[in-house]
Formats: sequence, C-alpha cells, structure tokens
Amino acid sequence: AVPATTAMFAELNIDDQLAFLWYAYAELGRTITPAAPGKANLQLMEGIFNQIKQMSHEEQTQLMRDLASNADTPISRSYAYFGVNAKLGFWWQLGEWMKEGIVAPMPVGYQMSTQVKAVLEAVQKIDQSQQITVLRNTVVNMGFDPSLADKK
Ligand code: 45D
Repeated sequence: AVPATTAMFAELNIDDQLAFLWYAYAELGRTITPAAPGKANLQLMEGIFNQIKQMSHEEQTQLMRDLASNADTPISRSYAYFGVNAKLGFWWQLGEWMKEGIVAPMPVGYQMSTQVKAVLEAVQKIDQSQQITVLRNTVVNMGFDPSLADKK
C-alpha cells in the first residue's frame, strides 16, 4: 500500500502535490502536533525560516513550488541536506504558518482535483505509521540535491 500510494503522489502535478500535502497536514496534523518536530531540527532551519517570513506571499508560494519541483535555488539546496524528519518538520511548520497567515494560505474556495482526492482516499485507508511513511516518501525527494540532479 505504501509504494502504490507514494507512486500515486509522484504522478500528481506540482500544485496537486502541494495541495495533497496541505490536506494531509490538515487531517493528520492534529494527531502529529503533540509529537512536534524536534526543536534541534527546527533551530537548524531558523535562517531559512527567517527568510521565508520576510518574503511576500507570492514568493512563499513560489518557494514551495520550487521545493516540490526540485528547482535549483539556495533554499532548495539547503532543504536537500535536512534529514527526513526535519523535512517533515519543515513542512509542518509551513503548514502552521499557513494557518496563521504568516505564510500564504490556500486560496479561498480552493477545490482539490479528483487526482488529489484519490491520493488522500488511498492514504486514509492505510494505518497511521504507513501514512507517516508515505509522507516521508513525499517530502524526502523534494528540494535540490546537486549530486542527484543528473539522475532525475
Ligand atoms: O492548487 O520528528 C497554490 C513524527 C494555488 C515524530 C497552491 C514526525 C494553486 C518524529 C497557492 C499554488 C514521526 C511524528 C495550490 C516527525 C494550488 C518527527 C498551494 C512526523 C495547491 C517530524 C499550495 C511529522 C500550498 C509529520 C502552498 C508526519 C500548499 C509531519 C502547502 C507532516 C502545503 C507534515 C503545506 C505535513 C503542507 C506538512 C505547507 C504533512 C504541509 C504539510
């Protein structure tokens, strides 16, 4: 179930990948919040977070699209060095800030595509530890790793 669901995610277009993450965060985030990502991880990201907070909403959205599409940007390169839980923690923090309006929120009236719906339904059918594995698989390949770039 995990590889099949991960493959479904990989076939989504970039905005649909972001939309999937958003709804996964909105649904699973509630249970995840108590086990909030390690403070040490978050501190390593402080420089990047400060930059993000100073960006316009358009720049923030672009940054997230760049991460999801493996664009070669300084932040994409830094992201690639994070461990997998740090990557999840990074997205979790962006999700929190989207809720608070610090990072550009989802557009009002946004409707997910049928493709996103299908991946979410697949994720809802697996148990929670598998769900976290799928989420790890989705965020681990984001960002830009120069040593992998020619293999993609
Ligand atoms: O379509 O350390 C546009 C544990 C318009 C414990 C848009 C854990 C068009 C140990 C605005 C472009 C294992 C629990 C769309 C950690 C359009 C530990 C934009 C796990 C879609 C870390 C969309 C933690 C955008 C876990 C900008 C499982 C979407 C954490 C942005 C999971 C979406 C975190 C964001 C998740 C999603 C975070 C920011 C799933 C964030 C998701």
